[in-house]
Amino acid sequence: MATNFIDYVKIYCRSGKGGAGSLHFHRAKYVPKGGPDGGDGGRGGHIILRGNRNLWTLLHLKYQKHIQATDGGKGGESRSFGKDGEDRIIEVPCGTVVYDGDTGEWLTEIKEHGEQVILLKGGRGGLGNWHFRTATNQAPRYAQPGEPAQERTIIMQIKVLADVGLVGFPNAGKSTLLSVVSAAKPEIADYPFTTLTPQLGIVSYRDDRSFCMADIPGIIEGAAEGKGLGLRFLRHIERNAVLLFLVPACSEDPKHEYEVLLSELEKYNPQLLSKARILAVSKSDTMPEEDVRKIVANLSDAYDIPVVAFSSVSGQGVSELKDILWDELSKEQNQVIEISHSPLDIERVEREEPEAANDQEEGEHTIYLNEVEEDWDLSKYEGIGWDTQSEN
Ligand SMILES: Nc1nc2c(ncn2[C@@H]2O[C@H](COP(=O)(O)OP(=O)(O)OP(=O)(O)O)[C@@H](O)[C@H]2O)c(=O)[nH]1
Ligand SMILES: [Mg+2]
Repeated sequence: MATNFIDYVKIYCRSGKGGAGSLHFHRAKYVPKGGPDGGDGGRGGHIILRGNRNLWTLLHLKYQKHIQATDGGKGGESRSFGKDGEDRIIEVPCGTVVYDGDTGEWLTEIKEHGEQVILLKGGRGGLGNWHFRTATNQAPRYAQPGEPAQERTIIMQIKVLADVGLVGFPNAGKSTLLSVVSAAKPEIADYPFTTLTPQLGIVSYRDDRSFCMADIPGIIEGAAEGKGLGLRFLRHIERNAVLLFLVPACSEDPKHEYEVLLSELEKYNPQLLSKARILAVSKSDTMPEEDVRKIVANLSDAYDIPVVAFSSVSGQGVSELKDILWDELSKEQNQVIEISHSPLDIERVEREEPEAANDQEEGEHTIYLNEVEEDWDLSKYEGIGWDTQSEN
């Protein structure tokens, strides 16, 4: 499946460690006992995530297996500060969810443009010995080490933030609908699985209002067991406020089709069934009007959700469908896009994600304990300072 839509990446990240505080004593020709003047170490660089609405995939991160910020510089003499390490900012699309790559634990998510989250904090710089002078200890031979760096392997996934998600069998007419109600140009064809990656479109509504619609690959019976394209794209409707189910008018058994879709969704995540649903009978132009009316009446009787028929070809029913969608979106209870922070099942994900297979290369599992810097060799400072006489 050649595609540029990358919605999964696994990356090893490390922040910078803090620079060590300096242990130093002032020395000048006619100032024999200059006192401590070791400055503070600089802060290590953070690893920061930033939302960027111009991004739509994680493609730019696909080949980036390691992201590291730089360490803080060491403090210097004359109370000079060490340089702060440089932060590394990772730009991600809005709707990116971040998990711990080893445990699957949910860590954070980025929803808005410009939103920044510090994923891994850089270590604080250590204090120089200048800070530790006291009345009783005027020559502290002690300075703090910098704080250690933090490291973690993370998994980032995109969960598209759309208001309406399209759900249907392959060929139900999902992409065609998106193409007539928005400016999106999805691929459309009369074979199943035309759509291989999610597509988004902005639907303009009356009075300059608009909402966002997501078209995802078709679902078939057994998708939960991996049939067709499986359920890996269903996460893109997890955060939609309203789900729009499409069942074609020419379907042999519209009820059965709808129920298969429901049960596949339930197997993926039962919470999906608590979202507002609308059932639309698509391709109404392919059947006599009378038959379409019957199908709609039948479905309305069976299910307690709005049912509407439309045709993307003739345009019949499309504006009514938009009205219903807008109505549902405006309802108070549908405003909140529920987010379940359930942890990621790493094994399942690595089975399903094609990208996951080839990133098993050895990680750098360095552990940064409170490392002792080489300036920590206190004997190096003997002969300098307060309580010694020699000038060299
Ligand atoms: N007559 C008629 N044909 C339609 C209508 N909508 C879509 N089609 C046709 O149905 C076929 C499938 O349409 P798509 O929009 O690609 O279907 P899809 O649901 O996106 O399919 P997948 O991407 O494979 O899941 C295409 O040949 C469309 O031209 C409609 O309202 N009326
Ligand atoms: Mg399609």
